[in-house]
Amino acid sequence: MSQRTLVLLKPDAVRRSLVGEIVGRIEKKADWRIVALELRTLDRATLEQHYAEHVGKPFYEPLVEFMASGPVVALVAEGERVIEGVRRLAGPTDPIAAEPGSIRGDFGTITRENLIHASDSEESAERELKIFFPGLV
Ligand code: 3AN
Repeated sequence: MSQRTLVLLKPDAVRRSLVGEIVGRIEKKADWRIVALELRTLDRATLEQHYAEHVGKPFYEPLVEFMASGPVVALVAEGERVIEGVRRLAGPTDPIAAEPGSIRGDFGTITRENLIHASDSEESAERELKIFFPGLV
């Protein structure tokens, strides 16, 4: 089943020059494609919309601040079961718990700066794609 997912390479990934490495892992999966990609600095309004489910949690404010601290790479990947697949490539939220071989497991240490966001379901993907790439057909 071909799907689309919204991926953000977070400011830590951009600062640490890991964009090529991470995009490469996504690109190398057979038949997955990047159909949109842009370097951009996110404003607070966009982040509040994106992280609406986390409002009020203790990590919310520092998360929004971190996500606005520098440019991110926003991209749309398309292909067979890409929503579940990119989540598997990323690994779980805590990078120390993430398996070596996953993006977070290979490059991350602390939970906030865990390098990558990827939509976690078809509903999230639909919602997030509208926020970040409203014009994409
Ligand atoms: P994931 O990105 O793995 O789906 P979410 O949606 O639960 O994780 O959390 C969104 C983001 O919030 C994470 N990528 C991470 O940057 C941050 N975050 C989540 N839980 C924590 C936590 N306990 N402490 C600090 N930051 C957190």
